[in-house]
Amino acid sequence: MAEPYYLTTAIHYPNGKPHIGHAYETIAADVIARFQRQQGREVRFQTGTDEHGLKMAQKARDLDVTPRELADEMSGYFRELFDILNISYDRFIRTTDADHHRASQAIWQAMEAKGDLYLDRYEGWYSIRDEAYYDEKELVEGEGGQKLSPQGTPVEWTEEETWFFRLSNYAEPLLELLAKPGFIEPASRRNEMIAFVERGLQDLSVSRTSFDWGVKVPGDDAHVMYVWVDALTNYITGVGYPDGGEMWEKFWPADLHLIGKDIVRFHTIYWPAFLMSADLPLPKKVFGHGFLLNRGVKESKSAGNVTDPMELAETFGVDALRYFLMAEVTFGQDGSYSAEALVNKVNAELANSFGNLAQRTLSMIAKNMDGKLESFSTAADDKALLEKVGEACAEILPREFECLNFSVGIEAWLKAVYACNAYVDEQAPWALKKTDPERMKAVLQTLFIAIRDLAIAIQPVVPEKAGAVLDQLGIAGDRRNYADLADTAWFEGLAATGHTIDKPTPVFPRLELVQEEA
Ligand code: ME8
Repeated sequence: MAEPYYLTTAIHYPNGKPHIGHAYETIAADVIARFQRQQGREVRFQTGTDEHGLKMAQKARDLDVTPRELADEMSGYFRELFDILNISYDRFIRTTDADHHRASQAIWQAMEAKGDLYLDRYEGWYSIRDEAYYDEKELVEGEGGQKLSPQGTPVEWTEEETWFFRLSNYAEPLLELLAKPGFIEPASRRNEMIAFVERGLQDLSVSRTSFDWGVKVPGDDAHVMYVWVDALTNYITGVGYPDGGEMWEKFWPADLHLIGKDIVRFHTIYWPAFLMSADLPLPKKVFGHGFLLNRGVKESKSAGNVTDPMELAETFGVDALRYFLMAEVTFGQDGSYSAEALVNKVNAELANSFGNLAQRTLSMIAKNMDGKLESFSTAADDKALLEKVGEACAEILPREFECLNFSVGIEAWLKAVYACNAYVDEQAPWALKKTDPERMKAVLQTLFIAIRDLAIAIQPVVPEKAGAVLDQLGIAGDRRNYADLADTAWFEGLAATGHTIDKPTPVFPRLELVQEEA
């Protein structure tokens, strides 16, 4: 039985078009989903849009449309982007979906039944941009003495009657949870959360009356739920809460909530507390990835440096973008990107190294061996190469990807690619063609085996391109998992079927820097 694996991204605010940070998080999640599937697990992968709240309501008002119209239009762009980026999600959830309203009301009722909700008056600071309440002592001073949230966003004084959640009751179990190794990763984000709880937890205002764009509070129609209550609930809506059933049994608790570092508090304090209150199991891991910066600078409309990820994918190709982001950025830390860096890295590592290796090898097999594979015996050099490639592809890369160390896994993979290229130069099959044609065949076919291993291993990162290489090699669609790397008889099997290699077309073209970027 395949072990189930449930992962989620944050759901994105569709108050504007998606930016590069949204693309980054979702690509990383897709790499994880594909990796786990390729490990033989039954994966459920959810992403979507977070459509309620004051931020959406205000933006819609500014644009003179209804929040629903704004959500429909912008959510469409997210979905389109994720389809272009080849994101293999199982559900794209929208918090305006009917089943989500039902799930949000159900968890509310469970928290109420526990005695954790009470009506009172809220007075305090609220940041619309963060959709977050802040204590006075958390605020920082901006230019001209303006009060700002710790994230640097404007806050406004809010007074209204709201429902409160007894967060203060959960300090002890939360501290126990936060201390659990592996619950928050990277571990560097843990201390800040522990400190937040240790400073003393205030009860949390969880409803609003000053606007009505949200999920109605059951039994109190004047209130809509605080947007984060409904947003976090998306993770359980998507697997069948509150009805339960097969999907719920299989996939909850989630294996991984993948989110950015700015929303770790919501996921490791508020969300577990809501779940504890509703007597539901807690997610196994919350990973807070870093932020993506444009040449080291945060993108913003005012800085005029906002990148459209759709445009990037169109200009450079989806797999080039995916590879760059996963190989370049140490996962968990902030990373920087620019068109030059992308073009340089992808040309050096994919086009000139892996792409060229596959193209040269398959062309030589097509030309010098009539494209026919045949059984051969390996020499010591061949064995050494295959061992090195096998170790990188079947051991190091999967081990590192399992821990979400993508750039480390890719680096090991790239070293194996370089080893293949060094082997081509040393063995010089073009010279062997005249001096020792049998040896030439052994060399080319050793490379054939290595390329298959390399293509299988890197599929989660560059699914389309690696798939195209595997198609050229003639590897069946159901023989492309990590477990297939352990099968030593596959090559003989393929050769015995009389499979032939056609003259290949290059899979990884060299990229050119577009004019205005140069
Ligand atoms: O926070 N680089 O939505 P959001 C990397 N709706 N990641 C970034 C980023 C950047 N420059 N900017 C944002 C929300 N992100 C809520 C989440 S979940 C129940 C509700 C990440 O559209 C950010 O950290 O502002 C978050 O994980 C995701 O993109 C969506 O951000």
